[in-house]
Amino acid sequence: MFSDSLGAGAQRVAAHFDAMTADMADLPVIHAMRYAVVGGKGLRGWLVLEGARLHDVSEDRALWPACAIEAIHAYSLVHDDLPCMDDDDLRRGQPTVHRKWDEATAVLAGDALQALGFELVSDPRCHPSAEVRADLTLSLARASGARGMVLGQALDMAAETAGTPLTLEQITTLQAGKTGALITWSALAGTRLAQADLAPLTAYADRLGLAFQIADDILDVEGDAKTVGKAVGKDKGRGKATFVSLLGLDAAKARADQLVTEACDALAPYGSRADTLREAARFVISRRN
Ligand code: GRG
Repeated sequence: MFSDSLGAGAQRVAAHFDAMTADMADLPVIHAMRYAVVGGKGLRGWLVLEGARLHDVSEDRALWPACAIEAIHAYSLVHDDLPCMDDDDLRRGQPTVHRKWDEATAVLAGDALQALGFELVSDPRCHPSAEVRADLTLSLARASGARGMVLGQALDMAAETAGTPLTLEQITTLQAGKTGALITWSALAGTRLAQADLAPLTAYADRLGLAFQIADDILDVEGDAKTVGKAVGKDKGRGKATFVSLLGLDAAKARADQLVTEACDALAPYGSRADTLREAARFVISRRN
Protein backbone atom coordinates (compact mmCIF):
# COMPACT_ATOMS: atom_id res chain seq x y z
CA MET A 1 0.00 0.00 0.00
CA PHE A 2 1.29 3.47 -0.88
CA SER A 3 0.83 4.90 2.64
CA ASP A 4 3.10 2.10 4.01
CA SER A 5 5.81 3.03 1.52
CA LEU A 6 5.42 6.70 2.48
CA GLY A 7 5.65 5.89 6.20
CA ALA A 8 8.70 3.66 5.72
CA GLY A 9 10.45 6.40 3.72
CA ALA A 10 9.64 8.98 6.41
CA GLN A 11 11.20 6.69 9.06
CA ARG A 12 14.42 6.30 7.08
CA VAL A 13 14.61 10.06 6.52
CA ALA A 14 13.98 10.67 10.25
CA ALA A 15 16.78 8.21 11.13
CA HIS A 16 19.14 10.09 8.80
CA PHE A 17 18.08 13.38 10.41
CA ASP A 18 18.86 11.92 13.86
CA ALA A 19 22.28 10.76 12.68
CA MET A 20 23.04 14.17 11.15
CA THR A 21 22.06 16.07 14.30
CA ALA A 22 23.34 13.62 16.94
CA ASP A 23 26.43 15.73 17.64
CA MET A 24 24.46 18.95 18.15
CA ALA A 25 24.11 20.55 21.58
CA ASP A 26 21.44 19.39 24.01
CA LEU A 27 19.42 22.60 23.68
CA PRO A 28 15.71 23.41 23.21
CA VAL A 29 16.35 24.65 19.66
CA ILE A 30 17.75 21.25 18.63
CA HIS A 31 14.79 19.41 20.21
CA ALA A 32 12.47 21.85 18.42
CA MET A 33 14.17 21.07 15.10
CA ARG A 34 13.51 17.35 15.52
CA TYR A 35 9.93 17.99 16.69
CA ALA A 36 9.31 20.03 13.52
CA VAL A 37 10.72 17.38 11.18
CA VAL A 38 8.89 14.30 12.46
CA GLY A 39 5.15 13.67 12.23
CA GLY A 40 4.49 14.85 8.68
CA LYS A 41 3.59 12.62 5.75
CA GLY A 42 7.13 12.84 4.41
CA LEU A 43 5.92 13.23 0.82
CA ARG A 44 8.83 15.39 -0.31
CA GLY A 45 11.50 13.10 1.14
CA TRP A 46 9.71 10.09 -0.34
CA LEU A 47 9.70 11.74 -3.78
CA VAL A 48 13.48 12.16 -3.53
CA LEU A 49 13.98 8.50 -2.60
CA GLU A 50 11.67 7.30 -5.38
CA GLY A 51 13.19 9.59 -8.03
CA ALA A 52 16.60 8.22 -7.05
CA ARG A 53 15.40 4.59 -7.18
CA LEU A 54 14.06 5.24 -10.69
CA HIS A 55 17.58 6.24 -11.75
CA ASP A 56 19.36 3.41 -9.89
CA VAL A 57 20.90 5.82 -7.40
CA SER A 58 21.61 4.16 -4.04
CA GLU A 59 19.39 5.09 -1.12
CA ASP A 60 22.49 5.90 0.97
CA ARG A 61 23.09 8.76 -1.43
CA ALA A 62 19.43 9.77 -1.84
CA LEU A 63 18.87 10.13 1.91
CA TRP A 64 20.97 13.33 1.92
CA PRO A 65 18.68 15.39 -0.36
CA ALA A 66 15.61 13.61 1.07
CA CYS A 67 16.53 14.77 4.56
CA ALA A 68 17.49 18.21 3.22
CA ILE A 69 14.09 18.85 1.66
CA GLU A 70 12.21 17.66 4.75
CA ALA A 71 14.36 20.06 6.83
CA ILE A 72 13.56 22.97 4.48
CA HIS A 73 9.86 22.04 4.41
CA ALA A 74 9.81 21.84 8.24
CA TYR A 75 11.49 25.27 8.49
CA SER A 76 8.82 26.76 6.22
CA LEU A 77 6.01 25.34 8.36
CA VAL A 78 7.59 26.51 11.64
CA HIS A 79 7.97 30.06 10.29
CA ASP A 80 4.54 30.01 8.58
CA ASP A 81 2.92 29.14 11.93
CA LEU A 82 4.50 32.12 13.77
CA PRO A 83 2.25 34.90 15.11
CA CYS A 84 3.70 37.32 12.51
CA MET A 85 2.50 35.00 9.72
CA ASP A 86 -0.39 32.57 10.09
CA ASP A 87 -0.47 32.53 13.90
CA ASP A 88 -1.32 28.85 14.25
CA ASP A 89 -1.64 26.97 17.54
CA LEU A 90 -1.67 23.51 15.99
CA ARG A 91 0.34 21.77 13.31
CA ARG A 92 -0.15 18.07 12.52
CA GLY A 93 -2.55 17.95 15.47
CA GLN A 94 0.20 19.01 17.92
CA PRO A 95 1.15 22.41 19.39
CA THR A 96 3.17 24.52 16.93
CA VAL A 97 6.84 25.04 17.80
CA HIS A 98 6.34 28.60 19.12
CA ARG A 99 3.47 27.34 21.31
CA LYS A 100 5.42 24.35 22.69
CA TRP A 101 8.59 26.42 23.25
CA ASP A 102 8.54 30.14 22.41
CA GLU A 103 8.81 32.45 19.41
CA ALA A 104 12.56 32.95 19.62
CA THR A 105 13.12 29.17 19.68
CA ALA A 106 10.78 28.74 16.71
CA VAL A 107 12.62 31.40 14.67
CA LEU A 108 15.99 29.84 15.51
CA ALA A 109 14.81 26.26 14.87
CA GLY A 110 13.48 27.31 11.45
CA ASP A 111 16.73 29.13 10.64
CA ALA A 112 18.80 26.12 11.70
CA LEU A 113 16.62 23.70 9.70
CA GLN A 114 17.08 25.86 6.61
CA ALA A 115 20.86 25.94 7.09
CA LEU A 116 20.88 22.18 7.69
CA GLY A 117 19.10 21.60 4.38
CA PHE A 118 21.88 23.36 2.49
CA GLU A 119 24.56 21.69 4.62
CA LEU A 120 23.22 18.25 3.68
CA VAL A 121 23.21 18.74 -0.10
CA SER A 122 26.65 20.35 -0.10
CA ASP A 123 28.24 17.65 2.10
CA PRO A 124 30.75 15.55 0.11
CA ARG A 125 29.08 12.42 1.52
CA CYS A 126 25.92 13.38 -0.46
CA HIS A 127 27.73 12.90 -3.80
CA PRO A 128 31.43 12.67 -4.74
CA SER A 129 31.02 15.13 -7.64
CA ALA A 130 31.27 18.81 -6.66
CA GLU A 131 29.31 19.62 -9.84
CA VAL A 132 26.36 17.49 -8.72
CA ARG A 133 26.44 18.96 -5.21
CA ALA A 134 26.53 22.50 -6.62
CA ASP A 135 23.58 21.69 -8.91
CA LEU A 136 21.55 20.36 -5.95
CA THR A 137 22.47 23.37 -3.82
CA LEU A 138 21.75 26.00 -6.47
CA SER A 139 18.42 24.43 -7.46
CA LEU A 140 17.40 24.11 -3.80
CA ALA A 141 18.22 27.79 -3.21
CA ARG A 142 16.13 28.78 -6.22
CA ALA A 143 13.22 26.55 -5.16
CA SER A 144 13.13 27.71 -1.56
CA GLY A 145 14.09 31.38 -1.84
CA ALA A 146 12.72 34.52 -3.46
CA ARG A 147 12.32 32.79 -6.84
CA GLY A 148 10.29 29.94 -5.31
CA MET A 149 8.67 29.27 -1.94
CA VAL A 150 9.43 32.65 -0.36
CA LEU A 151 8.10 34.39 -3.50
CA GLY A 152 4.87 32.36 -3.20
CA GLN A 153 4.54 33.20 0.49
CA ALA A 154 5.18 36.91 -0.19
CA LEU A 155 2.58 36.95 -2.99
CA ASP A 156 0.13 35.27 -0.60
CA MET A 157 0.77 37.90 2.08
CA ALA A 158 0.37 40.70 -0.48
CA ALA A 159 -2.93 39.20 -1.64
CA GLU A 160 -4.25 39.35 1.93
CA THR A 161 -4.00 43.13 1.97
CA ALA A 162 -4.68 43.83 -1.72
CA GLY A 163 -8.45 44.04 -1.35
CA THR A 164 -9.15 42.43 -4.73
CA PRO A 165 -9.26 38.63 -5.04
CA LEU A 166 -6.59 36.95 -7.13
CA THR A 167 -7.30 35.66 -10.62
CA LEU A 168 -6.83 31.98 -11.49
CA GLU A 169 -3.57 32.82 -13.25
CA GLN A 170 -2.27 34.76 -10.25
CA ILE A 171 -3.15 32.03 -7.78
CA THR A 172 -1.50 29.43 -10.02
CA THR A 173 1.73 31.49 -10.04
CA LEU A 174 1.51 32.01 -6.27
CA GLN A 175 1.04 28.31 -5.53
CA ALA A 176 3.70 27.21 -8.03
CA GLY A 177 6.10 29.05 -5.72
CA LYS A 178 4.60 28.47 -2.31
CA THR A 179 3.91 24.74 -2.64
CA GLY A 180 5.06 23.61 -6.09
CA ALA A 181 8.71 24.62 -6.04
CA LEU A 182 9.76 22.28 -3.20
CA ILE A 183 7.66 19.41 -4.57
CA THR A 184 9.28 19.82 -8.00
CA TRP A 185 12.75 19.95 -6.46
CA SER A 186 11.99 16.77 -4.52
CA ALA A 187 10.89 14.86 -7.60
CA LEU A 188 13.97 15.99 -9.53
CA ALA A 189 16.69 15.46 -6.92
CA GLY A 190 17.23 11.80 -7.88
CA THR A 191 17.57 12.80 -11.54
CA ARG A 192 20.13 15.42 -10.53
CA LEU A 193 22.08 12.81 -8.52
CA ALA A 194 22.11 10.59 -11.64
CA GLN A 195 22.87 13.54 -13.96
CA ALA A 196 20.01 12.35 -16.18
CA ASP A 197 17.41 14.18 -18.32
CA LEU A 198 15.22 16.42 -16.10
CA ALA A 199 12.35 16.82 -18.60
CA PRO A 200 10.02 13.84 -17.83
CA LEU A 201 10.03 14.33 -14.06
CA THR A 202 9.73 18.12 -14.43
CA ALA A 203 6.48 17.64 -16.36
CA TYR A 204 5.32 15.12 -13.73
CA ALA A 205 6.27 17.25 -10.72
CA ASP A 206 4.84 20.56 -11.96
CA ARG A 207 1.45 18.91 -12.36
CA LEU A 208 1.79 17.04 -9.07
CA GLY A 209 2.55 20.27 -7.19
CA LEU A 210 -0.49 22.02 -8.60
CA ALA A 211 -2.73 19.00 -7.95
CA PHE A 212 -1.41 18.93 -4.35
CA GLN A 213 -2.43 22.55 -3.81
CA ILE A 214 -5.87 22.12 -5.38
CA ALA A 215 -6.39 19.06 -3.14
CA ASP A 216 -5.30 21.19 -0.16
CA ASP A 217 -7.94 23.79 -1.02
CA ILE A 218 -10.56 21.04 -1.41
CA LEU A 219 -9.56 19.61 2.00
CA ASP A 220 -9.96 23.06 3.55
CA VAL A 221 -13.63 23.07 2.60
CA GLU A 222 -14.43 19.35 2.76
CA GLY A 223 -12.08 17.97 5.38
CA ASP A 224 -12.39 18.25 9.11
CA ALA A 225 -9.06 20.07 9.17
CA LYS A 226 -8.82 20.37 12.94
CA THR A 227 -9.32 16.68 13.62
CA VAL A 228 -6.96 15.43 10.91
CA GLY A 229 -4.18 17.75 12.08
CA LYS A 230 -3.93 20.29 9.26
CA ALA A 231 -2.86 23.73 10.42
CA VAL A 232 -5.83 26.02 10.85
CA GLY A 233 -4.61 29.61 10.89
CA LYS A 234 -6.61 32.22 12.72
CA ASP A 235 -7.00 34.14 9.47
CA LYS A 236 -7.53 31.16 7.18
CA GLY A 237 -10.52 31.37 4.89
CA ARG A 238 -10.88 35.13 5.38
CA GLY A 239 -12.25 35.62 1.88
CA LYS A 240 -8.97 34.63 0.20
CA ALA A 241 -9.22 33.32 -3.34
CA THR A 242 -8.51 29.60 -3.64
CA PHE A 243 -8.83 27.13 -6.51
CA VAL A 244 -12.17 26.07 -5.02
CA SER A 245 -13.51 29.61 -4.67
CA LEU A 246 -12.43 30.46 -8.23
CA LEU A 247 -13.39 27.24 -10.01
CA GLY A 248 -16.11 25.79 -7.78
CA LEU A 249 -15.73 22.46 -5.95
CA ASP A 250 -16.62 20.11 -8.82
CA ALA A 251 -14.45 21.87 -11.39
CA ALA A 252 -11.56 22.01 -8.89
CA LYS A 253 -11.83 18.23 -8.40
CA ALA A 254 -11.98 17.69 -12.17
CA ARG A 255 -8.90 19.90 -12.66
CA ALA A 256 -6.97 17.96 -9.98
CA ASP A 257 -7.96 14.65 -11.66
CA GLN A 258 -6.85 15.96 -15.05
CA LEU A 259 -3.49 17.11 -13.63
CA VAL A 260 -2.89 13.68 -12.09
CA THR A 261 -3.65 11.99 -15.42
CA GLU A 262 -1.21 14.33 -17.17
CA ALA A 263 1.40 13.77 -14.43
CA CYS A 264 1.12 9.98 -14.86
CA ASP A 265 1.34 10.29 -18.66
CA ALA A 266 4.53 12.34 -18.35
CA LEU A 267 6.18 9.28 -16.78
CA ALA A 268 5.80 7.25 -20.01
CA PRO A 269 9.58 7.15 -20.70
CA TYR A 270 10.03 5.18 -17.45
CA GLY A 271 7.30 2.61 -18.22
CA SER A 272 6.01 0.50 -15.33
CA ARG A 273 9.11 1.29 -13.22
CA ALA A 274 7.39 4.60 -12.39
CA ASP A 275 4.14 3.01 -11.18
CA THR A 276 4.87 3.99 -7.57
CA LEU A 277 5.20 7.63 -8.64
CA ARG A 278 1.84 7.27 -10.41
CA GLU A 279 0.39 5.93 -7.15
CA ALA A 280 1.87 8.94 -5.35
CA ALA A 281 0.09 11.29 -7.75
CA ARG A 282 -3.24 9.58 -7.08
CA PHE A 283 -2.53 9.66 -3.33
CA VAL A 284 -1.95 13.42 -3.45
CA ILE A 285 -5.55 14.08 -4.50
CA SER A 286 -7.17 11.36 -2.38
CA ARG A 287 -5.37 12.10 0.93
CA ARG A 288 -7.37 13.17 3.98
CA ASN A 289 -4.67 15.39 5.55
C1 GRG B 1 7.50 30.88 5.81
C2 GRG B 1 9.04 31.14 3.83
C3 GRG B 1 7.82 30.59 4.40
C4 GRG B 1 7.04 29.84 3.62
C5 GRG B 1 5.87 29.14 4.07
C6 GRG B 1 4.81 26.08 2.91
C7 GRG B 1 4.35 27.41 3.32
C8 GRG B 1 5.16 28.57 2.89
C9 GRG B 1 3.27 27.58 4.09
C10 GRG B 1 2.45 26.48 4.60
C11 GRG B 1 1.03 26.84 4.48
C12 GRG B 1 0.29 25.76 3.82
C13 GRG B 1 -0.55 24.94 4.71
C14 GRG B 1 0.40 25.56 2.53
C15 GRG B 1 -0.38 24.53 1.83
C16 GRG B 1 0.45 23.46 1.22
C17 GRG B 1 1.35 22.83 2.22
C18 GRG B 1 2.79 23.19 2.10
C19 GRG B 1 0.88 21.98 3.11
C20 GRG B 1 1.73 21.26 4.07
O1 GRG B 1 2.40 20.22 3.39
P1 GRG B 1 2.15 18.70 3.75
O2 GRG B 1 0.69 18.38 3.73
O3 GRG B 1 2.64 18.72 5.27
O4 GRG B 1 3.03 17.84 2.92
P2 GRG B 1 3.13 17.54 6.24
O5 GRG B 1 2.57 17.92 7.58
O6 GRG B 1 2.59 16.22 5.74
O7 GRG B 1 4.62 17.62 6.20
